[in-house]
Amino acid sequence: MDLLIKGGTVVTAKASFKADVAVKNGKISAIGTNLKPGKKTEVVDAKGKMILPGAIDGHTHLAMPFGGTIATDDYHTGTRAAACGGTTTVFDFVLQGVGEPMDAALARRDAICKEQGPAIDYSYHIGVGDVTTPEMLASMDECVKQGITSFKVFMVYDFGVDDGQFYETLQHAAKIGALVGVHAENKHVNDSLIKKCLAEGKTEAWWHYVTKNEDVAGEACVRAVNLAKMAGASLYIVHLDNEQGVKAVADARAEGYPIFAETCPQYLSLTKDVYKNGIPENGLRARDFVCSPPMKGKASQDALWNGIKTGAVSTLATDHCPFLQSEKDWGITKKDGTPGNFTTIPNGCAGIENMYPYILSEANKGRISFEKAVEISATNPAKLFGIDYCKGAIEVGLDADIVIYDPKKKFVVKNAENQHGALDHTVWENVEFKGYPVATYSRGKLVFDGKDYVGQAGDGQFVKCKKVKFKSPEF
Ligand code: DUC
Ligand code: ZN
Ligand code: ZN
Repeated sequence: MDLLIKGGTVVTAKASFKADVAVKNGKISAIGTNLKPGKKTEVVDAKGKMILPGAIDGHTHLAMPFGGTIATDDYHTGTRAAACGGTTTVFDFVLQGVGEPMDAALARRDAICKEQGPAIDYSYHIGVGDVTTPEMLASMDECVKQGITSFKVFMVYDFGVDDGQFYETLQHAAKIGALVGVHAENKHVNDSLIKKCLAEGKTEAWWHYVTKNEDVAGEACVRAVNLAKMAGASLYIVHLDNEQGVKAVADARAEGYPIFAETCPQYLSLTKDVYKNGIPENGLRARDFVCSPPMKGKASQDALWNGIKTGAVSTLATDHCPFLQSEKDWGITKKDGTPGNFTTIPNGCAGIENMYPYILSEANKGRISFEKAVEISATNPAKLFGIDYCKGAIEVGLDADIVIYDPKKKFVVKNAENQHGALDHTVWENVEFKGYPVATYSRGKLVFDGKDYVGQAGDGQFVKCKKVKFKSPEF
């Protein structure tokens, strides 16, 4: 064996137990007690520590053109930061252009990723931008053949789909064994509220929340669930943030439909209050928190936590999409020097390095079990996106994507000192975590040593996804 991690507590989605973990050729080769190292084996003492599967962040926007600029973290800086927070696989979004077959969009994007040098393994979802012709719809099949089995439609934005196109995408996905994700917000109500606010001179970040409030998101969630039921398709609601949506997912699952939901740490830890004044003591203005969907009220936050506990929420992901503070300032003065407003702020926040530390810290404080934290951060995303044949658990035969976690380590986020992405600020500034990763291995190679990124650009490999066909909420 190449590596032996000794004396730690292995955590899986189902149980925690004391064991040694052996690694050979990048795979987990044995799990047991008193495993003996070979002559050349590197032995790592994990006494008092936990041995966890690396997290799988199923929702990132690296180097994505959006809001008149490009997301600050590229495929290297973003994945480097991910590794330093215990994430070992990311699923990024390929945005299909109008008239561009999805497989061509995939090739275009993957070339950029490879050139930038991903630090950890990666795969993609296709962001559906055009299903208006049979060829465009059929290009989903080629993506599935190439190992991309999940697609995302947007119910908002100019590049979003209408309900008919959404329905057709769902039907086609059901036929070819693919999963459809959805960004669920009611575009028409959102547009109408924006028009009214701007006409009344309401331009501050608070109105971003008001125009994308609980009902705007909740109605779209209910509609998305109904469309999936009608189409006989499975559905994955991304970045779920509202109580009505949690209820829609829970009800559909109770009826036996394969409907799943993802939430993000920002919806579990922050509320709409951040849009009033920001958090000035951390150098954060209200506009720094502008992301879509925006954070909601306490009732929705409580519903999301409850959804995690009951299983209505299956996964945790970041929606990492960072923009510089100077770009966030476009909400005050636009790039061209004219007055800005809440609609001219690039949407998105950082989080790629903070997801696993956040949810593990919540587990460490007793809010959920460590097993649940592992389930929603690693095991369930691997199953839903068809990569559980190689990732998502500490299991013999799987990739040695391993995090050693010290439950006693205290960590306070300081963007300038201990974060590893390219952004000039973070909404996680000064947040304190109870416990922190002290090592991250990607296919058996150390990429984070507890302080710094120690891997190399280009270490990350493309992960092929298997077809997914869910007949029920169990998977
Ligand atoms: N929401 C964001 O905040 N950023 C990118 C795309 C999205 O839907
Ligand atoms: Zn989205
Ligand atoms: Zn997103």
